[in-house]
Amino acid sequence: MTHNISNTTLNAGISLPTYDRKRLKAKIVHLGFGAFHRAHQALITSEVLAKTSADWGICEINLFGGEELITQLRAQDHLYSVAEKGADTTTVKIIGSVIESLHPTFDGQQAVLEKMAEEQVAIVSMTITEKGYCIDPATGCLDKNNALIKADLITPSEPTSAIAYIVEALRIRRVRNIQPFTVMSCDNIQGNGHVARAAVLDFANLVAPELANWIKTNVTFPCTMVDRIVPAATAETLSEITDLLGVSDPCGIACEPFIQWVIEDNFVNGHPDWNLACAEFVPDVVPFEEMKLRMLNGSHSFLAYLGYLGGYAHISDTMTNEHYRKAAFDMMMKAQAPTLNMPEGTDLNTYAKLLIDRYSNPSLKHQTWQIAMDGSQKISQRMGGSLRFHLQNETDYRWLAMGIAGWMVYVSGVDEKGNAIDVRDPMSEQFKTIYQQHGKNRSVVKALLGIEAIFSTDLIKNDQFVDEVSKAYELIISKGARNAVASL
Ligand code: NAI
Ligand code: CS2
Repeated sequence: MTHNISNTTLNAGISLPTYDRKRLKAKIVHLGFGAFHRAHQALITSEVLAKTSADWGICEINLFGGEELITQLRAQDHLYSVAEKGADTTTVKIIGSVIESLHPTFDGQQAVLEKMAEEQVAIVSMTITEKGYCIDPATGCLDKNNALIKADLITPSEPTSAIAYIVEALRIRRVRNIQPFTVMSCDNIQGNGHVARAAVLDFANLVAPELANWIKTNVTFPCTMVDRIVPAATAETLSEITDLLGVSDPCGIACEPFIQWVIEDNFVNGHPDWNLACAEFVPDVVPFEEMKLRMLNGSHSFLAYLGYLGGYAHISDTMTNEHYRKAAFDMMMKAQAPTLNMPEGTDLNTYAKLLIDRYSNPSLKHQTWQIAMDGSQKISQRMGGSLRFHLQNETDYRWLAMGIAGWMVYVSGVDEKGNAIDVRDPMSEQFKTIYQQHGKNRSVVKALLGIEAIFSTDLIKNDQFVDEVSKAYELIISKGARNAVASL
């Protein structure tokens, strides 16, 4: 097969993986061939393959969108590149762990299910974004009113949601007497394995309670903490990759050099020795997930909303403003770190400093708009737990109140200059309706806090909290986001 990426076409110094890809079998089916997976799990797996004689290959599946990417991937024998961009230097790697791909749009649902049911498949992993779990963000339980779930409950053997695909594939395996696979979430969700398990079991219980019992006994859902900043590819990053490679790679992706993966060691059917690359297997991932979600993702969301409103297109741009830098660091150390319960020896101050350095990487153009997306699915887990901690302990949470107020102004859909904001969120219609009723007035704060799926029922009952968020909201509206951040 001839394609762009080969040892003869690549620039000197860049080469194909040296391991024999023919030995690989699709033992991992991955749902969500997006930016992140390419630069994280697939890359780490490729590094393990280079060090061992293991046969763990990956079959990539995009359930929603990404058809073109799958077509392009196939056209280059499933090889693609990752450019790790530091402040001064860039390293390019060619990834060889991906060997197959499917898309329900052109291969059909049944081909996807048959792949997931194949005997050698030991792991189904996922990076399907927070909304892909079809849960109520406040409770972590399956949202039975979710449009995909409603359709899948009617025809479970013709699934659309990732959750229904997993349940149907496990049903087929059980009927065929094939051992189950491990379900491994790699999304930014607190207790991602627990949430995946709850969603799968809730769905299975509704369609076949007996199957649900079998899943409960036979399938594991390890939690994982994943970390690497991987902005969406742009024409600019792809052109840079072309220059670095010597050939174009439409599947190429740029990311930061930092990488971390902490995995709960709980697999029913084996796993690659990811620890031979950078991963760490531990008995309990939850404290690490909490640390990352609150300190990194919490401050990221804060910077995304207040940064976007303040006229900053990228996270690295916000870091050029000393007030944003300080507010992000203080948020991590004063609002988030005190709420964590970390294993002895964890140095949160060093962690926070490293995060500020990572955010400042000028080579990484991570759009505030991208991180601001899907806030309804993100803010409760990035800020909600810490808020409740502070309200209970009567400690200072002003950065969290400002972050939530920033989100509220952002979802109004209009920026400080009166320009429209392209608010991408499964609840964007609800936000529109609320803003039509209240406008950018104090009363909108209570109306937004009243969305139970995001904030549950307790926060709105706390007058002091409602007042704090309302004050922050009014400050952003009257003085602008930059001044509001400086006031912290
Ligand atoms: P992306 O937009 O490049 O890819 C999203 C993927 O999710 C696509 O493959 C798409 O097919 C799939 N998807 C979207 N909606 C879905 C649904 N309802 N059901 C099933 N699949 C669905 O995004 P990216 O950057 O790959 O991030 C994906 C997730 O990975 C994030 O939401 C986050 O949870 C996690 N992550 C991302 C990091 C990053 O820096 N990009 C870092 C750490 C974690
Ligand atoms: C970001 C994350 O898009 C977002 O919401 O906060 O994707 C972030 O880049 C990663 O979690 C870093 O590991």
